Formats: sequence, C-alpha cells, structure tokens
Amino acid sequence: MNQYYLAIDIGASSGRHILGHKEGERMLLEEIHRFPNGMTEKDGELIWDVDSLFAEIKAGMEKCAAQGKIPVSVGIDTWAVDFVLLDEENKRIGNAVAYRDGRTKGMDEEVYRIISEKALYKRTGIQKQIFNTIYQLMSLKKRQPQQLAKARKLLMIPDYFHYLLTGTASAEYTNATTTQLVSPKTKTWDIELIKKLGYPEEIFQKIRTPGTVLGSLTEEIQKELGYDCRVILPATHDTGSAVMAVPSGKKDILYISSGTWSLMGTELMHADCSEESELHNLTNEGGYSFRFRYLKNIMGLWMIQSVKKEIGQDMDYGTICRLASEETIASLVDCNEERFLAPASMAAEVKYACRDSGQEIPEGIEQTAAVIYNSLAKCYERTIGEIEEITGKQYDRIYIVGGGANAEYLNALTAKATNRTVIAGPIEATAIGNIAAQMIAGGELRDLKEARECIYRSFPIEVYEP
Ligand code: LFR
Repeated sequence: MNQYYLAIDIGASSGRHILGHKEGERMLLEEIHRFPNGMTEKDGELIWDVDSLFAEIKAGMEKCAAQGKIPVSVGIDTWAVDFVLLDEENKRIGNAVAYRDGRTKGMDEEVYRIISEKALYKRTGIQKQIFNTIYQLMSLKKRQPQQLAKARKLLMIPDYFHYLLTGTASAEYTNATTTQLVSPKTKTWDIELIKKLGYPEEIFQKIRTPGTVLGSLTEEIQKELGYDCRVILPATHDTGSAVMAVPSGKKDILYISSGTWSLMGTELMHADCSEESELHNLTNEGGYSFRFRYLKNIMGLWMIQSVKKEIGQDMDYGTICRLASEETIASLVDCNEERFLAPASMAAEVKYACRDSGQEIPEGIEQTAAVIYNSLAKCYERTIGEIEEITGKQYDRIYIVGGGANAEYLNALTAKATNRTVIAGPIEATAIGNIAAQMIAGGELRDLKEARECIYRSFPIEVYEP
C-alpha cells in the first residue's frame, strides 16, 4: 500500500492538491484538484476570498477519498505576508486583505517614526516591501484600530486554513518571518519590537517549525470528508517550500523560485543583516531547519500574468513566449519599480516606463511581453552580481524552480544575460517541497539533503547553456 502525502499549494493565481508517494528511491506525484485564485474587490479593498479557498481545500481532500487515496498527512502552503484576525469567538474580523491593496501606502513612514528603517533591518533582516505584515498592521492601527482592539488571534493565511482543519492555532516559522516581526537570532517573535509598534502582543501565536505535527482533523471536518489524517506543517511560505525542492544536494546554490514573483537568491546558515545587504534590499527569510533564504523579490511573471489578463483572449503562456521571442525591441524597464506592483493597466504602465526613459514604446502583447522578459533577465543578471559581491561566492549555475520554469524563452534569455547555465525544473517545486517536509516528518526521507537528492532523481529538468 502506498503512503500518500497531500500538498495543498495555493498561489496568487491558482491552487492545487498534489498527492505524493515514494516508489523505491523516487518521489511520484499525482494532481488531484486544481482551482483558480486571484484578488477580488470588496468594500473598496483588494481581498482574497478565503471562504471559497477553504471550500476548494475541502473539495480536493474529498477527491482524494473518492479515488481511494486517503493521505497519511496534509499540509498547506500559500504566498506570504497576508493574515486574518480572529475575535474572541474565533470569528474572522474584516476581510482577508491582499498585500497589493493600497492600504499600506505611507505606512512605512509611520513605522519609521517608531523605529528607523536601518534599525528595523538590523533587527529583522527582512527587506523592505511596502506590503510586509508590519506595514499592513500599521495601517490597521492607524485606520481601523477597532479591528485590532477586537483581535485575539493573528493567523497568517496558511495558519488560518490549518486552524480551520484542526482547531489548533499556530504560527509556522518560515511564513512568520515575512511579517518582519521575527528575530533571526532568537527565531521567534520580537516582542520588544511588537510592543514598541503598539501591536497587541497576545495575538501572535506560538511559533512552530515545519515538520511539526499540528494534529488531526476536527470532528466536524472528519464528518464532512469521511476520514481523518494528520496535519503536518510544511514550510507554509510557498517560497520556503519551493526552495526545499531545488534539485541539488550541494551547499551553495543559486536559485530563482519563479511564479507570480521571481525570488532569486541562495541559502545562508546565518542571516546577513549588514548595511550593505540592506542597501541591496536583500532579505533573510526563515527557511526549513533554520536555514535562511537570502534573496531578492523581483516582480516576476506577475507582469506577464497581468498583461495576459488585460488582453482578455485565451492566449497561453507558451504562445506569449513564442511571440515575444520573435520581437527585436530593445527597451528595458526596471521590474522592481513600485509602479508595477498593482498598476491599473500593466501594459500601459510598461509603455509609460519606456516613454519616461526615452525608449521605444512597445505595441501589442508581443512587444510588451518581449520588454518584460528581457527586463527580467537583465534584473536577474544584476541581482547575481549583488549576491556574489555580498556572499563572496561565485555561482556557475542558476536553478529555476516553480511554474515559471517552463517559460522557455525566459530561461534562454536568462542563460544568455547572466552567462550562467540555467537548470529549469521541477515545475511543481512548491508542492514537492511541501510533500518533502511531510515525508521527512513521516520518516520516509532522512533530511533536506536526502530530499533534494530524491527530487533530483525524480523529476525532469531542462538545461540551458549561455
Ligand atoms: C511568492 C511570495 C513571495 C512573497 C510574495 C508575497 O508567492 O510568497 O515569496 O514575497 O509572494 O507574499
């Protein structure tokens, strides 16, 4: 009998249930359920529909049983930084506001009135992103203090779903670090910082590391699904899970976790909270077994996803890549400018950026996509330079994992722009990393190194030479 482990991986644009099991030395996957996700507008806010998402979570879990493949354990990962607040009856307060919502505008200044930007970086090692939880909470404190006053629990999105499944509230470590309220030294909430900012310290739950068995399903959920299984925490931050699935057992790896965002970086055993690191806006996100993901957020395929959505036709990413590859437009934009975070129209914003910098203005999806892909590759090149400078190490290859690893044109451009070998795959890295954490906890894999070697053996990769 196979032992199945269920990863529920929900990204900003879609979610999926993937069952994994081991056959000899290899890991095998089966996709059980897939569903769309996206931000919607409600009460003038950009929000995630967490009720529908939870219904999808259960629907996928039901499908496992219908196929006779009841998992021994399940774990959920999602994007980072977003959260919900629960009141004393454990009812949700307000919307699950999405990080691209404009509520954090100006909240950086409010935070820096209390603690300087430099001191904050030194203390947390987390890069400034205007959407970090710390700024979202400041917006609540300033504009909706009644919500904070009523709150008894703060749960990050995956913690919330795990809570609905088990009735146990916790704060999974890798995702908690993205709040910018965790100390990379003590690896727990920086209570002094939290108090200083005037956030209610009692709403922050006990931090637990990936691999923790959170519990079994509540009786109510068991009745609904017709079975019980254990909930085991993976790295609930999707990027944390994706980086676990980099197919290499080596120590110094350079990766891009490519999806809605391109997260480019390496792993460190100790956080680098130096001024130089801050200057480059590099971050030290908490990872599996207390490794740090030392990386930079690059705007990524969100830019392509957005222009694709705007043209409103059914054009697949393969076609967009092919059309872009036939263009010769040389204009480049700085993908990391805040203007691309949530523009009214991405295609228009790319045009404006080209116009503002006196370059050729792209026309049509083909040229717009060409500008975006080339700009991303350029940004990767710059970022490698920064990381090599700071770590003093040299990386001769780039591992691209996640959904974006199938953007062949971008992979080829990346190899060329960076003059490095690109190794692309696995595409389902996030779900694979999630499953790996469960398999390690379940004793089917020894540790992360063995998991990565198993992943290397199990999934196809594509190699691009410069
Ligand atoms: C990727 C990701 C990034 C995080 C961004 C916002 O899906 O989790 O790591 O910076 O989304 O949460």
